[in-house]
Amino acid sequence: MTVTTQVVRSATHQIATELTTDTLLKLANREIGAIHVRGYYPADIAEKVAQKAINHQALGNYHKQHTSSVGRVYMPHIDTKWDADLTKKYHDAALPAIEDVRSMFHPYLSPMDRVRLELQELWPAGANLLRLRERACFVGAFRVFQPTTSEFYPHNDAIDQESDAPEIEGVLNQLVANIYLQVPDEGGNLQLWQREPTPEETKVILDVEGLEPDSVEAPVHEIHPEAGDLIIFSPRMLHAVTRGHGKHRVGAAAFIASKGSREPLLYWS
Ligand SMILES: O=C(O)CCC(=O)C(=O)O
Ligand SMILES: [Fe+2]
Repeated sequence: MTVTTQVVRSATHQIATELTTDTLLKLANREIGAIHVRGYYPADIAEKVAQKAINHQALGNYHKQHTSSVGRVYMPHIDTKWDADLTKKYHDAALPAIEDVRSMFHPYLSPMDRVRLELQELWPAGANLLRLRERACFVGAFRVFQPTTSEFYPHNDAIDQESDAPEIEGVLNQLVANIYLQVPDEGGNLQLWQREPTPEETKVILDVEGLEPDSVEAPVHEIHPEAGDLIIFSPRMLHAVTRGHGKHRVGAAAFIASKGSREPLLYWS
């Protein structure tokens, strides 16, 4: 009896090692904690592109107090800040930015494009680029964490806090796919909690985009990704990135909205 209970309880915290229809459906239903595919992309190509991201002319910083130490290449949707001009700027730049990110991997298929294709193939109703008020979104933002100084405090991400466009009606869950291009040997860990923030925590997160690490219990998972790994998890639940040492930590990220298995997944950055 005891054994059965333990198996059931730990299943929700399990980390799948393959990207399949089954693991995607389970993750979207929160029946598993994450999908971690090691060696999803060749590490040598990944690290070359990481250098291009670190030196990219479009490298800027996130805008909130606890995220401003982290760089990103091209504007992510969170930086539209409910502002009409910034939202127009984001959508106008979206397709050229996708094309530029793709060209950084030339002559190879980019890992972001590979994830997009596999989501389309594996999800029962396929997958598409998100459009908001019929305007295409960007997808494929690089995040650049500086050695020693950059970190993400415990936070969550939810598109309905950033947009009220009709296309996000019916979203049941949000996932995020991160492909790691370069990771310091020490630190740069992804921490995952298996719970959403409380209403009080949500207020703090919306304000400064992160909770004081001491104010939260220990995470359920702490993963040290390697260059070339793919990790998909549910960012509506609390997660954080610890400081790394020695070199930059560079990842490519796409959010993924799910409206259930009968509707296509929708992805953006
Ligand atoms: O870089 C990571 O490991 C995860 C960063 C994060 O906060 C996210 O993807 O939402
Ligand atoms: Fe996040």
